[in-house]
Amino acid sequence: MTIDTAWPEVTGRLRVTMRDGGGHTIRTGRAGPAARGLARAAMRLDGPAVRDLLEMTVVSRGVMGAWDEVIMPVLIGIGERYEATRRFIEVEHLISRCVTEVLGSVPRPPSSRTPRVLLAAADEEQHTLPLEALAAALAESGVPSRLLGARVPPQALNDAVARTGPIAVVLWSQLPDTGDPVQWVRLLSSGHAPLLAGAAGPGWPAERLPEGVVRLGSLREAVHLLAMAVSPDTPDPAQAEEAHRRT
Ligand code: B12
Repeated sequence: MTIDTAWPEVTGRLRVTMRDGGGHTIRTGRAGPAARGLARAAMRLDGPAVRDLLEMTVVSRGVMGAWDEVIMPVLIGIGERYEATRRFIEVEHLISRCVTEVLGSVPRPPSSRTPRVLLAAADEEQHTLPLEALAAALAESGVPSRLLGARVPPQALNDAVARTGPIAVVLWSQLPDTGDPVQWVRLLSSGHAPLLAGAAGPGWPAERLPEGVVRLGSLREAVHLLAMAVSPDTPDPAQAEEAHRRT
């Protein structure tokens, strides 16, 4: 047993084993100081600081920049720490909650505009943050969306599609267990197939997705395709982001 001196604020209160091959740090790769600061605050379980840092990051970089350059590297780093140690699930929960709150507070287009994009997590899928980033990034580009959230059963998804007639549906699967292509087969044969069916997340088996389902590889790509699908006249989100950076 040793005391992790890299974390003076917990020294004396926390005894840490170092056998897991690393201390209480999250690797954030080439991501910059903003990601390192966020990772440190998350590891301290300092919720208010995590929120502040997330808010500042979204304001300064926009949702896409904040997700790609700061939030995603930290989440991936936390996942790696979990894999190596089977610990820090509390960190995962805290940062997830804060990310949800901050992305949810990004202003949405006026409620008078009907959403033509439906976002949902696959059956039994609890990971939703990328969809929340997508909803917020679409909102920044002026595109309203409906977000159903975690663990949407296939029948509920089909009912929602039948009732709202979206142009585009994005289903997120993080884990191979939740990426059953049958969900798509049922939706596409329901008589209410959307124009754009987007399979997002690493859980989908690329080679077994039915014809007509498009793989979405990144937040940027998803925002671009969805914005074009619902409104071909929408300004290119990449240009909107560049304009955001200049302000
Ligand atoms: C936050 C988190 C949670 C939160 C989710 C909260 C929420 N509201 O979403 C909670 C605590 C609930 C959770 C639970 C679990 N989790 Co979890 N979780 C994560 C974590 C840290 C981030 C998830 C995330 O948002 N990923 C999205 C981005 C950040 O990562 P990515 O998918 O790799 O990104 C790539 C692409 O998807 C794409 N991309 C990124 N963003 C976007 C956005 C869009 C729109 C598009 C199209 C593409 C795209 O670009 C990236 C590079 O290619 C990951 C670590 C990780 N690497 O993902 C673990 C991780 C996914 N979880 C894992 C596990 C094991 C679990 C649990 C089973 C146990 C646990 N750790 O608690 C449970 C069960 C969940 C279930 N049944 O659904 C494993 C999965 C391993 C596997 N492949 O099977 C991971 C990978 C951690 C790990 N390394 O072990 N988790």
